[in-house]
Amino acid sequence: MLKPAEKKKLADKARELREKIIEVTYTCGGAHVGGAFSQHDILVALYYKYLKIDPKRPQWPERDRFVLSKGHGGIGHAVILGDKGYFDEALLDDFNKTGSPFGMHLDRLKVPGVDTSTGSLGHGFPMAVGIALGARLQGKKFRTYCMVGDGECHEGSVWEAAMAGGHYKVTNLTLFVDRNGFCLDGDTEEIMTLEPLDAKFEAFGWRALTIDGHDFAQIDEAILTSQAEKERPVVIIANTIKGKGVDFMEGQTAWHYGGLDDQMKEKALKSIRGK
Ligand SMILES: Cc1ncc(C[n+]2csc(CCOP(=O)(O)OP(=O)(O)O)c2C)c(N)n1
Repeated sequence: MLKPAEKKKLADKARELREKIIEVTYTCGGAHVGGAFSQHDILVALYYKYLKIDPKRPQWPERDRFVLSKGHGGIGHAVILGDKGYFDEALLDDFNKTGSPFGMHLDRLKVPGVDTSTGSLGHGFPMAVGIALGARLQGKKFRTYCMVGDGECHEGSVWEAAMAGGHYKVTNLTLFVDRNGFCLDGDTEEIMTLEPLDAKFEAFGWRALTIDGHDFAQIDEAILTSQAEKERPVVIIANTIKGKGVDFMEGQTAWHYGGLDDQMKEKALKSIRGK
């Protein structure tokens, strides 16, 4: 169980890094900020509690792996990697500018700490299944964590990976679905029904857990459950809010991607700070 002090530490870190995401979105002129905020609390829990990693040795062979299959959330991932010390955070001032190591989607050959290059939806999860299977074949103990978007689940390759993961019982993999209810241009259920999402994964041989993806205690419990499960791989369907933390972005399709002027930036920072 997550201790109150640990919960506070994670919540404080999440708030601090949401502010940083706003700063980078402001300087780079626009980014996929809505999805960066819905995925954010799970990434913070992983990077500040669960992942066995060493920022000084990004290629350490025994490290846990994290695959951000919804690669457009790269701005949020980059801010966390910078805070962890994988690179000089000042580099984020040029995020997505010509000559910068950071594109909108992170490149594993340019950004230390990134295990897979993603961005073309539907490809990260299959790679994560392959990484987990490879680890098993090589007798490696590391764990692979992967996050897909719910809109990303409209891609057929997500279901091929789910089928393979269920068949091969990749219990050394934890999958998260960032279930914010929106894809690029609207409500996932109107565009292409996903529900019942948990039953679909279960039919492919997975154990599905549903949680509030902004509640650190629930995130913690679900991750622990996934680590202990030895029969079926676990998918954690995390109900989240697109744009979480910034009042004028929350639940707004328009904030899938957006830029900020001076006024909007200040308003967003105030909202995150709660004042
Ligand atoms: C193969 C592919 N098709 C289209 C896109 C363009 N695209 C970027 S984000 C996105 C919507 C993804 O929705 P979701 O996975 O729910 O992302 P989130 O709401 O978490 O940001 C689309 C269609 C892409 N990156 N890759």
